[in-house]
Amino acid sequence: MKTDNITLTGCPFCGTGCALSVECNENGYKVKGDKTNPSTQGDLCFKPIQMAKALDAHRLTSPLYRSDKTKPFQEISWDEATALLAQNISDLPKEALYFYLSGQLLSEESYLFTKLIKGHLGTNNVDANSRLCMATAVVAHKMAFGSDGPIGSYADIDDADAIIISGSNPAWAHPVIFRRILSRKKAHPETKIIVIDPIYTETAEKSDLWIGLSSGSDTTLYNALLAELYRRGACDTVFIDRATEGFEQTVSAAMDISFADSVASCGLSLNDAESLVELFASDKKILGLWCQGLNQAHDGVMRNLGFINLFLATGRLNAQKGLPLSLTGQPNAMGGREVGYLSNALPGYRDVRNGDDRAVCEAYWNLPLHTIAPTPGITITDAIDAIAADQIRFLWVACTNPLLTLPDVKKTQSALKNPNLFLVVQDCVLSETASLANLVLPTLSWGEKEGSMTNSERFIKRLRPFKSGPEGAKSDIDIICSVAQKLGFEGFDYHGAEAIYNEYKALTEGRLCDQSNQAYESLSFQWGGERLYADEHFATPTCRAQFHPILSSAPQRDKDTFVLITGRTKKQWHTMTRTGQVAELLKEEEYPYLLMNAEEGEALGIYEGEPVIITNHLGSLELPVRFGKLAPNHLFAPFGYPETPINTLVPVKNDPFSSQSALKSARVTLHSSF
Ligand SMILES: Nc1nc2c(c(=O)[nH]1)N[C@H]1C(S)=C(S)[C@@H](COP(=O)(O)OP(=O)(O)OC[C@H]3O[C@@H](n4cnc5c(=O)[nH]c(N)nc54)[C@H](O)[C@@H]3O)O[C@H]1N2
Ligand SMILES: Nc1nc2c(c(=O)[nH]1)N[C@H]1C(S)=C(S)[C@@H](COP(=O)(O)OP(=O)(O)OC[C@H]3O[C@@H](n4cnc5c(=O)[nH]c(N)nc54)[C@H](O)[C@@H]3O)O[C@H]1N2
Ligand code: SF4
Ligand SMILES: [Mo]
Repeated sequence: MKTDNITLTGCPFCGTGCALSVECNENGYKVKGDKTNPSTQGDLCFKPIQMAKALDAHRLTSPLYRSDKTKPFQEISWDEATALLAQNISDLPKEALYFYLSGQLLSEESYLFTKLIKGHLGTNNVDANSRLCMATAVVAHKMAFGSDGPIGSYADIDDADAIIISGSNPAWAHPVIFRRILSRKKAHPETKIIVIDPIYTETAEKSDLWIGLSSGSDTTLYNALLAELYRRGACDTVFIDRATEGFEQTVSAAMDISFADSVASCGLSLNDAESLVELFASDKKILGLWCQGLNQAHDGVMRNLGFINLFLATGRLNAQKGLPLSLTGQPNAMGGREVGYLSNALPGYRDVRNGDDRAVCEAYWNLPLHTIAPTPGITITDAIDAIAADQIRFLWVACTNPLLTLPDVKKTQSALKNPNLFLVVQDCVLSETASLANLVLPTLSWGEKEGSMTNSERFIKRLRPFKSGPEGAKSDIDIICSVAQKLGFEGFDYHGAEAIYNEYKALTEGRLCDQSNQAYESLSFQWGGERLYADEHFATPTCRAQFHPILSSAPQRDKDTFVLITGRTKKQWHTMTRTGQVAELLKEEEYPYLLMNAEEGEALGIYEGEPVIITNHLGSLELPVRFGKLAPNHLFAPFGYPETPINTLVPVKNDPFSSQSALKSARVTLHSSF
């Protein structure tokens, strides 16, 4: 919608998914919140406001190519670029192809990639950076409720009596959601905010209670709480009998250790744990929010399920008593999941392992039966190994910068540099990954392209262009369609994003994420309504929600090493390719740093601002120290700074159910750098 130079669009950053209104005038672009949007109601944070100042910085304007990755790039035409890409795809067996996508792509873009790769090319060797972000939450939702899809709404904040935030720092990472939490607290000061996090974050500072547990002890804590609730007769047995399965096995697995011993092994006080038990035993409305502190772990699915179990056991899956609401990281990780971009998925929350699901897509895409492969493709960390072993020889990366964001940078770098790999990177700037490529495809970016995104509460909105892109860049949609056409595939000649959305939405008919009656023109829609499963009819085969016993193991104590937590900064976005160009967003975040406890630093003779060397079996990095407050023997460093990529020190260690990497628990030692 565009009136008098005002365009209604959405934010390209976090999964809160704020709807924006952008005014174009002679001074540039003025970004405000879109007050007409029912989801985020006109609120926004500083990131998109500031970003609008630097949309043209360092943009790529021509496809770049080199057959030898050690030689300089040459500019080539788009026709040559798409022909080269199509040729490389055609020359290789499909097992040797791999595609790596992003939760920052629009739904229409991810849908087209899915149709091209899983449909026409017949390979499931495709994954997205959601593997590093939401894969665990996807698996946990499927195990507990039968389908992916966060249960509640932001509106559940507005009347919550207590908000438990575990493994998430929304004051930095989901600022508009956090502001809504603080507004609730301001209007009703009796509302309790409880933060479960090894770091005393800005979110924790503004909370009523900080539960500063040791990294990795979540499963022990949730099991202890469940067992104690059961011992006190505080579980909702009526709800459990009516709507769930698996409670007895789950609770008996949780009873192994005494409450006091479990709590002590998490590094917590009995008082703090007791207040959690009392809260869950009450009839107060509790909203449970979580993000990467639970997802990015070697036992991430267990952490998710352990947290969810507490809500199931106390009948908290409704508007009255509250519910668990998983926070989504990227702006369209939700849309990407819905259109099926993960290695096991198909559009409309379908699965490649399900014959009916495959047949529906094959028929819809006019493909012969059995074109879609029945087994999931390999996930991205396995693909890196397969590249190193020359099994994958073609990698097409779109809208993500894996060199810096996958675990074990040296391993990723050596795979991407493999001379036998043809590396294609589709990006709006020359990212660190693009600088290793054979072929770079310059794209339009936020503000220049059109399509839709789904936010963390399942709310879909349109993103509209408000400026033109650099001459020579193409939209992601155009690129995918021209390559598909070069490959000789039919069904890739759309007139705009609306036609693509209309094709995709029909595949959601009758599915949990049904949006098939929604007109693109007026797209502003929360699929599933305010809360999923309001009728207690779950998407599992028995229609009951499932408890899962939690395998809990308290983390090994090791006094000689520190646990290195990694995560975000407040103003920058991931690898800083865009936000790093904005002076206001770099303020106080120009340089990477290592956060540590002041007493621990002082005991080692380390002063604030001093550089220290952190080391483990993968390498060493030098970072200046900042003092803060963390659980004992924990450190924190942000992961996005290209000059000191923290993933150099993060080994590949994946959750067995979701293949999501444990990115928050590397072990390191510290040395003064002089
Ligand atoms: N400013 C900004 N905002 C962003 C982004 C950005 O790059 N910059 N990125 C977006 C994306 S993609 C994502 S995924 C989200 C991520 O949002 P968050 O998950 O909120 O952010 P993180 O910093 O990754 O980690 C959250 C917290 O998990 C805690 N944690 C670590 N280990 C444990 C543990 O063992 N148990 C518990 N309970 N907690 C633990 C950390 O101490 C940290 O405070 O942010 C989104 N928003
Ligand atoms: N150690 C550690 N590692 C982590 C994490 C952590 O907490 N700790 N978090 C993980 C998580 S949750 C995530 S989501 C990932 C994020 O990791 P990435 O997705 O790899 O990081 P970004 O910097 O967001 O990369 C996005 C790329 O897309 C480009 N881009 C922007 N707009 C467009 C566009 O319209 N089209 C195209 N084609 N390209 C565009 C940008 O220039 C940039 O190069 O990192 C993961 N890695
Ligand atoms: S809270 Fe997230 S979606 Fe909203 S304006 Fe800020 S970065 Fe964008
Ligand atoms: Mo993420």
